[in-house]
Order: sequence, then structure tokens, then C-alpha cells
Amino acid sequence: MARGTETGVQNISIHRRLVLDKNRTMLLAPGQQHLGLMITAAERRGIGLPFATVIGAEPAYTLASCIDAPEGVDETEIAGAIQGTPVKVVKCETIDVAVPANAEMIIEGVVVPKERTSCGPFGEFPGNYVSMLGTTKSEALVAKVTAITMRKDAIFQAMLTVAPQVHEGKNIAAEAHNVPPELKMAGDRLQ
Ligand SMILES: [Mn+2]
Repeated sequence: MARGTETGVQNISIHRRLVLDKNRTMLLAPGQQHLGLMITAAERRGIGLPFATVIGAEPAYTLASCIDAPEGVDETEIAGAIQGTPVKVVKCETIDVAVPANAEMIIEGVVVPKERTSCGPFGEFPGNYVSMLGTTKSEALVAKVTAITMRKDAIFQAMLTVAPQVHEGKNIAAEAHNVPPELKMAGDRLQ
């Protein structure tokens, strides 16, 4: 979730992130998508866009993230419309972004302007394991983590982006509660 530096409205979207080191991750947000446009606009002003990754929240947020809302429409409000009640949000601790108050985990951060890295590879739903940009390209964004907050005994909600037949096999462990430290490498366990 991010707030446009020029518009002030929030966008919700789903993106790939990959741990690079202790405080930095890769972020894939192509320039034609809402978050990518917001990041490009901020970068033009020489600043990195603050954003928060939300793990484990009401389904209305996930549904709202799939809606291509017109410019100026806050997708947090769309989540409330889908749910039929106002969504309860809280302000992040280190950035000006409102996130679901009931979320399991929030990773706060900021895009590092002008810095780029390679994307993935990640496991995809048809069962392949690819880089969206090509393994030789370094066009994915880099983000610095500024804070991580979580509920006590937080549950890590994940999507298994692997072939259906694999769900019943080796990778089932990735569905378990609590965060396996090697979750980002779950795709490596696929054969
Ligand atoms: Mn959007």
C-alpha cells in the first residue's frame, strides 16, 4: 500500500519482493502499473516513494488491489465499499501510509531512487520458475525496510504460486503457519 506523493490517495496492489540483505529487498513494480507510476513520479522529484507491504489482512483489501481504480480514487475506500463497512486502518510508524489495523504483519519501507536490481526468479502459477524481466536484466526496484511490525504469534499469509499438483507434495510446508525463514526460497524446493 502506498500514498501518492502528489495526489495523497492510496493505492493497493500485489507485488513481488525478494530479500536482498538485512535491510533491503527487491520490488517489482512496472512503470505502467499504479504503484510504478507513483514511484516514477516520486523519483522524478528525487525522492523514494514510501510504501508498506501488508501480510494477512481482510480479503477486501486483496479484492480492492485487483481493481483498476481511476486516478484520484483511494483504493483503501474501495476495500471498505467491498466489505460493506468502513475498514479500520492505522498509520504506519515510520511512513505516512494507512494500513489495515488488523493485519498480521506490516513491512514499512521506501523505494531507493535510481537503484535497480534483477527480479527473481520466482515460482509462478503454471509451475515454471522465472524472472519477470529476464535474468540478465537489472530493472527491478530496490526498497529499504524502515520498520517491521506484527501481531503477537503472527500468521504469515502466503500465496502458493506453483503448479496445482505440487500443492499436495513437497511444498505443502510453505502453507504452515509462522514464517519459515526460507519461505522466499520456497520455489527452490520444487522439482
Ligand atoms: Mn491501483
